[in-house]
Amino acid sequence: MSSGITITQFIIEEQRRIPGASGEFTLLLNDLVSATKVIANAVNKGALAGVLGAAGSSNVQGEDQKKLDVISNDVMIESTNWSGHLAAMASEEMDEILPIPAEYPKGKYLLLFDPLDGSSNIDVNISVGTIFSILKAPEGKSAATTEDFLQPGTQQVCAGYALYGPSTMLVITSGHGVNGFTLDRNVGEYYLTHPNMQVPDDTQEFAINASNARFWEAPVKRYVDECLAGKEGPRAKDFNMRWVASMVAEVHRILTRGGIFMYPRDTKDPSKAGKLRLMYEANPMSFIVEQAGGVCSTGRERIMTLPPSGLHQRVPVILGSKNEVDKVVQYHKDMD
Ligand code: P6P
Repeated sequence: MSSGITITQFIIEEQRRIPGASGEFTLLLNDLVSATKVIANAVNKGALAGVLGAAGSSNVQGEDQKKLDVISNDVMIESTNWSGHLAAMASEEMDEILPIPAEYPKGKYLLLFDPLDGSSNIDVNISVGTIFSILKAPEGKSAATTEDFLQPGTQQVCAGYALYGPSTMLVITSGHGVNGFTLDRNVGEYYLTHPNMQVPDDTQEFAINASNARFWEAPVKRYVDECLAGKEGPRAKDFNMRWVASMVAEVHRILTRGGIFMYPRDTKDPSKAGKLRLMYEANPMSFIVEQAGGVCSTGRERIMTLPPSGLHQRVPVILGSKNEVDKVVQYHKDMD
């Protein structure tokens, strides 16, 4: 009895539609699929496997690492560094890029990832995820450099996330729409359950960390105040608010039923342009959301066209249902 199309079958059938495809991309994607299954298993075991709690170390962001941050980072490295498809990789958890060890063949892709996004939720059993982005490495180089990674989001060949929630899902795009797969733990395989995901143009649900309200810029404050004013206000409709503190969970909700997610620039720390990182959070999520018909902006520019200035660069993020994100962008134009 078939449970439908497996992710392996889906990826191979996608490859057949690309003239001259070598199959290297397919094999890399399958390495990432395996990595998410291993991470899902560790996350799912939680306290039973002794993987909760702090690792006793901090990352380049100055954030205290959870044990599962370190475990997930190691899994992503060990699942992909040997197979000969990568020139190098970069992670939220590592200061510098990670070259491929000399004993392994190098490939033509660059991998960037946040191995366990939202990990502050892990000890309280709230959904977390893995985010990844794949770029092409420049040809004819013996070794990749950090500068090789600093490509705008429009250069991504693939982006995806795994969501470790009530069910484990993998959502990916390679520029031909967005497809979601659900892990059948009994079989150990992902099955296509959410083909051609689309973000509704309209929504009545916004997501923002409202504890930062006093630090927001005027356009964001205006937008949120109007949502809070509901039926009696200028929007003439009531809104709902969500904040999971896990970008993967927020984006997945928006892909599933619409919404707008905002982590805007604020004055809380003027040295930071926002909280979220461009290369392995904002860009991959923007690729996915745009491929599903949504819009992704800093409030002033399309995120995917930003020229990166650093591996761990932070940017403001406003993404989701087109008509809502367009409204926030318009408020920035009107009020700047
Ligand atoms: P705050 C998780 O740390 C993260 O990078 C995103 O996944 C999430 O949307 C955001 O930060 C949460 O930030 O300030 O609400 O804890």
